[in-house]
Amino acid sequence: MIRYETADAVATVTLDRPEAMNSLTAETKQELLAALRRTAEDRAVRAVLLTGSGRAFCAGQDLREHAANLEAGRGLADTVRAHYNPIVELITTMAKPVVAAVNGVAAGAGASLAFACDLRVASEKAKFALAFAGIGLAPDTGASWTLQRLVGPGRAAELMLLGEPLDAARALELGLVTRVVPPGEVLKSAQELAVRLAQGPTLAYAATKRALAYAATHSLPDALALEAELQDECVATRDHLDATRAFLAKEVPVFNAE
Ligand code: T3D
Repeated sequence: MIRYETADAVATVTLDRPEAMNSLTAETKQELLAALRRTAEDRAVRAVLLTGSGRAFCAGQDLREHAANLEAGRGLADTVRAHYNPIVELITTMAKPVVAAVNGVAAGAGASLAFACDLRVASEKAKFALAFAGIGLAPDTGASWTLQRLVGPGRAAELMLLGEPLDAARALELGLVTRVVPPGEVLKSAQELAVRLAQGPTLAYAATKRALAYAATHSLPDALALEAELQDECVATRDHLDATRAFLAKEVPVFNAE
């Protein structure tokens, strides 16, 4: 249900249930969590690409499995705490950039997964649907936290309450995606971006992710204090020394995540 491939220091994690629009069963979520843990732990992986096979990125919770659970009185299988929360925590706190290649529709928790990534490249055919309210649910998988940071609280409320799908052009306009490309180019374009990030200053990227997440919920004095701490760590890296020397020598810097 999940494909895992590595090349050029990029791990590509592909949701692979195209017949069900890559919707998420309990088993898929367990496999996704395991794949993401592997990307986080593997020091040879310096950027991650998350995508879906077929015409969808991910249609969120598998509603067939969900309905069966509800009918059997297993509705509160605690999948949010057991699966969705650790998945989104892992993506957002991973010490390396995560890029979503949004190849098609991203709905419900599938949209949330894309929002949790650091950057999103979307196909012209991609759509984002905050489908939660449509089936009487509130947002999960971090969408209440991520979406308003991407588009502002007013737009986030509108998207979540009305649940109307957003096409790729509008998503770009709102700043929800980094770039929109023709359908046949989305994976290639996102891969190029991921490879570029994998060749970048991995330790500084990790610090950048930490600083951004922290600043989102802390005061300016607190954010300044963490920035200073993280900058001390970055200044002490070999990559910083080498890149500074490269700048003065008018050379292209090479980062080794050291
Ligand atoms: O405790 C908990 O578990 C709560 C957690 C909740 C997290 C969530 O993610 S809630 C939100 C769940 N997702 C949705 O509500 C989205 C449902 N799907 C749709 O709204 C639409 O299918 C799409 C907008 C994604 C795509 O529309 P469209 O017109 O392109 O395709 P379609 O014809 O609706 O769907 C194609 C097939 O995929 C169809 O199957 P069929 O009839 O060809 O056999 C459809 O049933 C299936 N499919 C689509 N989404 C899901 C799904 N099957 C299972 N689960 C889905 N989420």
